[in-house]
Amino acid sequence: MYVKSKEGFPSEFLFGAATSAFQVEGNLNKQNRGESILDDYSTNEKNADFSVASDHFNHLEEDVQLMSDLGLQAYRFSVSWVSIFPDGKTLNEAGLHFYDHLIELLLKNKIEPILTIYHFEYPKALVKEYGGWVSEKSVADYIRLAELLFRRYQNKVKYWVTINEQDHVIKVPHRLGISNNLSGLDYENTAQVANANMTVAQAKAIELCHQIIPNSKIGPAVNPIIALSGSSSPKDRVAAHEFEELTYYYMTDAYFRGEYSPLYKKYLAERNIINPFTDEMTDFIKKNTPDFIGINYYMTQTVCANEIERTDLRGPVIIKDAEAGIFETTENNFLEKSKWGWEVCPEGLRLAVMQLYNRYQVPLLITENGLGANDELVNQQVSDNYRISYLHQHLEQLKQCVQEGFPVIGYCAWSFIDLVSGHNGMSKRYGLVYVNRTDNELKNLARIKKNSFHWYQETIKQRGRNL
Ligand code: BGP
Repeated sequence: MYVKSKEGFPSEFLFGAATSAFQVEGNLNKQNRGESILDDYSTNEKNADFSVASDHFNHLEEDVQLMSDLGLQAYRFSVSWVSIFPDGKTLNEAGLHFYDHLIELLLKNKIEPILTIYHFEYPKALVKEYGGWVSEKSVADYIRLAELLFRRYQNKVKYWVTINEQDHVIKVPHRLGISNNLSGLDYENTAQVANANMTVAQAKAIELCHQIIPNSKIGPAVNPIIALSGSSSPKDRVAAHEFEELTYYYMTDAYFRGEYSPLYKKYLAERNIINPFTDEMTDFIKKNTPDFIGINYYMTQTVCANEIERTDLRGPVIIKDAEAGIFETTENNFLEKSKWGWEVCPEGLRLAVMQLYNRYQVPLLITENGLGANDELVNQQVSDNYRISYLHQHLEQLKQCVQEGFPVIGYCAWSFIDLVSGHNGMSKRYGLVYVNRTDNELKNLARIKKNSFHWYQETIKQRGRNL
């Protein structure tokens, strides 16, 4: 239970906000940029694509001014890989100018940059050439990008995020640049190989970052979906535990232990899916583990046991809501859901912090947390009190973690400004700042502070004493 405390967050705790390049920058034809696997991807014809997005590229100074007005102490952003290496290999110096400028502006405004090296935006040319992450060759290309960034920004950027939501990348074929038409069998094996390549690439980036910038902090952003038990039945409690082991601990175990848990190994073996980690990989990864875990936290999932016996053990390729013989998701009468069906559970954030710290003993950084909603602009105002309530309750839980002694570096609200949602265009907004455009109409792209902006500004000012 949350116990209200008059204490605020400690002075070193960073209040921040986040975005990602493809969702916010726009201007895809800028300065010889190459093509990414997301450029022509669209989930639905009615949704906005990423070509203009929030036009952050052309509103950079105004947007950083808004960050400063908000009182942000940290800003998490990602670079566009194909702006910097259009074909994945050849440097396009001009593509770096935008990030040079952004970082300069952040530092001038005393905002700590948190730089994500790779956030879904994989170069199309590398997928065409060798399949992208599914080939070992991808490791050298990722490291080329990482090394360039470490060297260029070594005196400016202390916090680095290696890979955003690797778990999501390997579970969703188009995030790997692969078509959906693969048979389950091929895809599951392919995804495992990609997972190992990405994990090795991350470990190499960590090694290099520590060599080039000794006082840096580097880690991944993972998306733990905390499982709640569907009933007090012990079987459902076990199912909830297995859900977490199979859907997110497998990833963090790979990062910290260089191998999967016994349960996950058994899961793969029973389905005839390869486990691609070799002893050599395991040794290397264990020597180069993350300094922190970035947590993208949005929701919980309530699960109960599934006792159906199936001989064909393969589930569907896209994110699963059931695993035969293990778990299935179920309704939770205690929790509300967002319009997109995401279970809202602030306590889940506290559980994520406690569980991940207890398992790996490294600090945590909340790299994303927020509520997607259909905000409406009425008389130049956005009354997003539902978002205030969401952020308030999650920050309360986080404050409790901090006061209990869990090492939490900071909190980045998702998102600083409205941006194109990963799968729902502009109709699912997350920003503290409204961008005046819709899915089909660009309008004037004006920036308008939402009610949540003013609330977060006050919360930062009070360092969370108001929570
Ligand atoms: C995370 C991604 C973000 C963002 C967020 C919200 O998985 O890192 O890029 O998209 O989820 O998701 P969505 O936009 O699909 O609501």
